[in-house]
Amino acid sequence: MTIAGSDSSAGAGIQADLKTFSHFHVHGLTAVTCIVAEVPGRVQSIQAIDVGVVRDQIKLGFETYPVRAVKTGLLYSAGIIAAVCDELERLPRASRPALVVDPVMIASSGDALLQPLAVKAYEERLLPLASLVTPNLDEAGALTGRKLASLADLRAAGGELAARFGVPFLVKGGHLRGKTAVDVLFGSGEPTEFTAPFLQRACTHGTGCTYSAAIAAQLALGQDLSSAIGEAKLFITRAIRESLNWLQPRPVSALKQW
Ligand code: PXL
Repeated sequence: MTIAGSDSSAGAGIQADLKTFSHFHVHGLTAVTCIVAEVPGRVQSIQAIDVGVVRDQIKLGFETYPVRAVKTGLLYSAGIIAAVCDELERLPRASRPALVVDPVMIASSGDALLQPLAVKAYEERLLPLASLVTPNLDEAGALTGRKLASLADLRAAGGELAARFGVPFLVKGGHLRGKTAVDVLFGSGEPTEFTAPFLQRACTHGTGCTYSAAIAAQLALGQDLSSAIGEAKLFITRAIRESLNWLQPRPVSALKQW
């Protein structure tokens, strides 16, 4: 199940999540939290879904399907975060699905996507419930309260956040724009690094959504955390490599191979 916003350009949000779930042959349920009118680089408007309707989507999904994994994306407000936590906490602890929290705060365009009070709700209720939290550099910076600018900063922040919330953190280093894109998992035991070539692409909108959805799909299929992240990292790297560049459409002859 993805609990996230709708991105009208369909590169991020629930659209990205569902496409990713299909790729891994898992059935995706959706609980839509808000509707974002946007294209990469420009957020035009956001409308939140009524909290009661968000709650009903989650509740019906849990009542009807054997949900193995949940990922959260853009949750928009403290009220929606509280509803998500209520519905997860209502389930008996032993039968709770794996929970991947992608703490979406800012669009790649720089637009704020989350109401300021919502960060507190994340910290107090949602993060402690997670099986994995997947902040990028800016989100890890917002959670630690300082600007992170290097791999050393990222490692320090990841260790600190995992200890503070008592759950595994995968801190993603793609925004450092180094030669390699390094993500570091802080869970039980020594930190583990997941590395791939850094690919310079015009548009990486939705990368975080796709990555966390791939991790959730792998967890739903029964993989352990480290294998799930390894598979998802391969998938997201390929997705970035093959991403659509609509400014330079491929010639029809190049499309024939499909
Ligand atoms: O990529 C972050 C993100 C997540 N979810 C929704 C979005 C965006 C980015 O714009 O629109 C719905």
